[in-house]
Amino acid sequence: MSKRGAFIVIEGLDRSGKSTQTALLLSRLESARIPAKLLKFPDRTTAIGKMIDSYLKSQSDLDDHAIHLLFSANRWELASSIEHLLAAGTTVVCDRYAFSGIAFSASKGLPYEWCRAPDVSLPAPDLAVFLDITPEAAKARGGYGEERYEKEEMQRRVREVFRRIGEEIKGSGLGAWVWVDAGREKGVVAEEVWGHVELLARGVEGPLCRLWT
Ligand code: FDM
Ligand code: MG
Repeated sequence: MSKRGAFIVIEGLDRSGKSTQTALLLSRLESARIPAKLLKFPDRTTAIGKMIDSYLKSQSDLDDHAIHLLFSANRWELASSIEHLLAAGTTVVCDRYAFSGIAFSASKGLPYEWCRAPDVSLPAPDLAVFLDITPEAAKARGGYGEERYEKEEMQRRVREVFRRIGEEIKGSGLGAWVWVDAGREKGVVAEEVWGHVELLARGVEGPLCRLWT
């Protein structure tokens, strides 16, 4: 049986280096001649994504539950493309995924279990890499932008929820979760990320799992 592509998710706080690291990972995969595609959530280009974009820029207001469901719907609208890419042998690297969905909404006070529910049975990553940085260090990297959630206190709560999510993933056998110290020089971080990804990216034999099932 031919191997499928690996599903890799990169998570982290704002300013943790996700864009830099996902880009470095993609070029590394290309150099290794491994077919790979980079996705980013939220995908702001779809109709739902445009609503999310407007909310994040504070150009519109939405109930916390409603925006949570839009973020999840934004993943569902891409779920079948992810499956097809993986089945065709392409490694999918995703900048944020359902874990961000839970971490940010739960940090606003929505119940954790409620936050998880709409993402149940989405494709589960084979590996989630959490780029860990303290909210202080993130802020020192040039400060946060203008968007909603880019505030130190919020980021602090988000990091705590991510910690819970990571522990649960590790305890559940649902793919792997690794914490990478993202406070270091970007080449050092990239090297560590590659160490976690390399073997998986050569192809995965088992079937794709589903989140939280
Ligand atoms: N975010 C992202 C959520 O609140 N829920 C989600 O499901 C996702 C994927 O959106 F503050 C938040 C996290 C971040 C914001 O993300 C935009 P980027 O990576 O900064 O574009
Ligand atoms: Mg941001």
